[in-house]
Amino acid sequence: MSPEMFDTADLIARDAAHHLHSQTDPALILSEGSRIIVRAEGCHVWDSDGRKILDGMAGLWCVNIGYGRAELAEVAAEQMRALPYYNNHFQSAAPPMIALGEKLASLTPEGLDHFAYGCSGSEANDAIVRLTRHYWRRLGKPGKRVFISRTLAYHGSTVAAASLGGMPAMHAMDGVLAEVAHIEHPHWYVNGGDLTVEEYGLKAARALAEKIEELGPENVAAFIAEPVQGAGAVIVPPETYWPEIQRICRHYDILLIADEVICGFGRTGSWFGSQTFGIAPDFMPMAKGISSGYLPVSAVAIHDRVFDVLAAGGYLPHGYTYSGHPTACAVALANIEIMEREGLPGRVRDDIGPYFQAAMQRIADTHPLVGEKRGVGMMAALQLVRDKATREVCTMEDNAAIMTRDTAYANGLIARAIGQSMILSPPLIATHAEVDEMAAILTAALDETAERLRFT
Ligand code: PXG
Repeated sequence: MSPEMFDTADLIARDAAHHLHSQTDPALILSEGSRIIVRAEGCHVWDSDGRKILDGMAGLWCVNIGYGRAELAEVAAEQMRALPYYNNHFQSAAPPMIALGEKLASLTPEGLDHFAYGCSGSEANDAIVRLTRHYWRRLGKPGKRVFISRTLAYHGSTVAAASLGGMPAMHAMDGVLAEVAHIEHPHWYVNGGDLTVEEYGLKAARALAEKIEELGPENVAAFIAEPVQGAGAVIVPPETYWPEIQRICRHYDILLIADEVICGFGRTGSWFGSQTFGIAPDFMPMAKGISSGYLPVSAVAIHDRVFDVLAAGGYLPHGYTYSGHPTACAVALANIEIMEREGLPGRVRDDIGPYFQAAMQRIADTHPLVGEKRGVGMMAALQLVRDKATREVCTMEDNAAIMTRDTAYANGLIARAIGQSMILSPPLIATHAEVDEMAAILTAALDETAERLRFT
């Protein structure tokens, strides 16, 4: 532990004076201040008062290999000395972007062999909107422009990505682009009514066919979905869902985009969520775990059959200054090599993933406030309920999730409160003991919330 001291009050005051935070009420920064995180190691972060906190969210679902990997710092330093920056515009390339593309092609599902780089998931999805429309125009179908997505989807925070997403607060801020439509997110517990899980999965998938018919297949470009909705509160679709979605996309000749920004790089127990759920996408945006958050990198995986059309289309007027950033790509490659060396996707599938899910399931089975555990691999949600028997979920006014999150934080665990669910998405290197500790702190926090709310 570094003996370095931070002046927390001073940092909070200077932060409030000059920093507009992401996804935050600015008034809270002024009234309560921010929490200042100063260092990290493994699954833990330390705040500016020296308090050690278990990071149950792997940063923002991204620090898959855990913090403190000096190897990545060395790779970055070495690349910075050789070539800190060059671009991939106008027929240029640099070795790290070449090596990263080759590595990604070896890990992605069959046929996803071409990669367009960026710095964030939002940029990846924004690029997909442009590339998809270009693709259809090249094929003589310029009318196919509409994207269908889902309520509570999260695809990013640029204008296009926020429209693709299905977050009400983001839509309320600046509207939704005209050529984006949404269908219901496949959450049986809340939306399934009297249907079985399997029946509901088919119904939710068939909403896509209905929406395509309503819009006219000649106007629909693509369907975009996360294999498991992350920021929508870890919504794992019923087993019947994805095969039917796949069939509908093929039937109506629309592209399928599997957003792997959270699911990618081992989180679901395979390299990609598409492999866990048997999805064969045309585009796969990825970010977060691609570099475990050590540097900002994203990639759009493009299927050969789409690439061939794009490649025959003449000059492609797309790309960012930092597309294929050499230092970021070198770090991403080294991160993936660590994941391979340590067998992290396999560890999630066979060892720590099942252990983590069992720990979360035990809470759902025994705690009066928890109606459902959702999850796969190293991501999970506990649905907070007023009544387990009737599946009556807590209301926003109950404030149960925020209350539980704050208690957990006070007791040394970072968890997310999304809607009326508690979320954990720990680093993939978490030990059994660390999972036990997360479960214990979360259970104690849930006990305290239940005691305060007293529904029964
Ligand atoms: N797709 C998915 C599936 C994501 O989860 C993005 C795209 C956008 O990535 P960038 O790198 O542009 O942020 C994300 C990001 C939350 C939360 O509340 C989740 C994300 C971002 C911010 C907050 O859980 N995911």
